[in-house]
Amino acid sequence: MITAYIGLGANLGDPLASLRQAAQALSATPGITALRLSRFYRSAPIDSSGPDYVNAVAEIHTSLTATALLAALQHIEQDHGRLRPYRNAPRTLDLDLLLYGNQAIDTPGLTVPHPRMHERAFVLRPLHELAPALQLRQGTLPVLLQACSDQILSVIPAQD
Ligand code: PH2
Ligand code: MG
Ligand code: MG
Repeated sequence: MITAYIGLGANLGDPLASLRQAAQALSATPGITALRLSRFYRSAPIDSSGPDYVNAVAEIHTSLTATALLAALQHIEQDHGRLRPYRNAPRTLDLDLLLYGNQAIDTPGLTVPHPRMHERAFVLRPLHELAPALQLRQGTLPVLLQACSDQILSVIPAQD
């Protein structure tokens, strides 16, 4: 079993509902167990446009290969009507494979660790909530969070 981390994001449609449904769909995927979901965070788009994003991170245990896991994520994105008109376009659902165990993967379709996660508070804060002691190549989560403290995030209160 591999411990993997998935970044969830959306800024079109009903982002909160999409993220909740995506977490359900991940839990229901064969080969994925023990899903733990962070709180939901709202933030302005970074290198992107449109309404504010809602983001979260999920920790999973998985028997899927990284390639099979990526395919499962893309399948769930498609189910939520994800279009890809241009890079970083606003989206109904984005599921990014952030970390797959401690493996480094660099293939045309998949780069792990996610190449920009270390500079994005909307990834680092929910990740820190789930795994405070985790370290990236670039440093510890508190040190990396300090470096992007200009990125404003607000916690969305739990509703049930
Ligand atoms: N995702 C992007 C680009 N910019 N900004 C925020 N706040 N949240 C995101 O999830 C996000 C982004 C590309 O995937
Ligand atoms: Mg993304
Ligand atoms: Mg993506």
